[in-house]
Amino acid sequence: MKIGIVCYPTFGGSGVVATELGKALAKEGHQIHFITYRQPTRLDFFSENLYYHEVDIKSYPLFEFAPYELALASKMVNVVKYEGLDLLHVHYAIPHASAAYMAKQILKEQGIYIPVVTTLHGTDITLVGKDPSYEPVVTFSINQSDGVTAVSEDLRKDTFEHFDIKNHIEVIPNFIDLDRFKKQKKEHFKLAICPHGEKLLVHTSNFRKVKRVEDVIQVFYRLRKTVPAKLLLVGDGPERDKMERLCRDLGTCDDIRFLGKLEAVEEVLSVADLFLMPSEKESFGLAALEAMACEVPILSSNAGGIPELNLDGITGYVCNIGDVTTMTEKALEILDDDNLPRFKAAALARAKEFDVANILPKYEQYYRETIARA
Ligand code: GMT
Repeated sequence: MKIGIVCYPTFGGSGVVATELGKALAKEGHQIHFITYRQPTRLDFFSENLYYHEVDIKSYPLFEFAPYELALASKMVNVVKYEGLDLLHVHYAIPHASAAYMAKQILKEQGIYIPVVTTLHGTDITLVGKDPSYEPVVTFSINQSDGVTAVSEDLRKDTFEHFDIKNHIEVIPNFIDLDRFKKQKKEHFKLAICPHGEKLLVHTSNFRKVKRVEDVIQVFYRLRKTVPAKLLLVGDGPERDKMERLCRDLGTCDDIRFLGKLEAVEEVLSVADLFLMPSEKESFGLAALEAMACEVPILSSNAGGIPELNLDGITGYVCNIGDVTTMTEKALEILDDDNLPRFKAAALARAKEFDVANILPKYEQYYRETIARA
């Protein structure tokens, strides 16, 4: 198939999933055309089946806000027409689904029919999408898509709850490339961070409010009174300054390192004993899956689709959002040397269920069905 993929080309989970999906489809022999405003972060090599079309957003003194959606729709029209695409797959509803609708209408006028699949990733529904300033367009463009997928059962449920959706929504979860995300031998790294055999906790996120990074620090602060430990915080975002201040106030600065954005996060995960994901909202939790693939158990909240991935008492523990007391107790239980190997093995076994080799055929099948239906 010849497939156009539209996504945010940034570090965010939806962009990562879209890029990895395109790469995996290209490996299977499909021709993949990325249509994005910048080269996707993980698309930095040559493959005969991968193409990149940059959306050219012209600015003009009159525009306080450059019309990205129009530039994107125009680019989609040209790529579909000149590359002869079979299907457009847009990731993150806002504004990609409505731009795709516009492109589809323009192409229809020219006698070209292009089916559109929209993948809902989370905040496009749970946070931004249901805001009254976007809701009518999000509802309309989801209903106009020829196929709709959501990354968890919980996100599917949420979408039906908050929007008047007439379409079927197929659940296709996030996936992982186990060749890249696997435990690597990095003992020297562990020794440098934990010279006295301390336990190593890791959190990675975009440091937005929904990630509740303050809970990560509060759990660490409490846990460290019982078990010698270190905490690595990977990523960057609006909450970082506040979190650095919290560390200073709690006197934990010596044991916490802010690493900023890291490309090779799997190297850090390879030496971790526990991954923390106390999010307020999380449609799936790709960052937790990446940790599990590196044999790291998960201490998480029960937000959104996380419990569909992190099995309570097996791959880690699932606690109520904001309950840092229970989270600390559960973290200590996981870190106990009598329990840790069992949790680590279960985390890896669970991650294997989300191997790209298992999930990719679901997308291929869904594309075929959508094209046949259209
Ligand atoms: O986690 C983020 O804030 C980034 C966000 C995105 O849209 O890029 O991630 C969302 O999509 C990922 C891939 O499907 C999911 O694994 C994340 O759980 C989801 N984030 C939220 O729902 C908050």
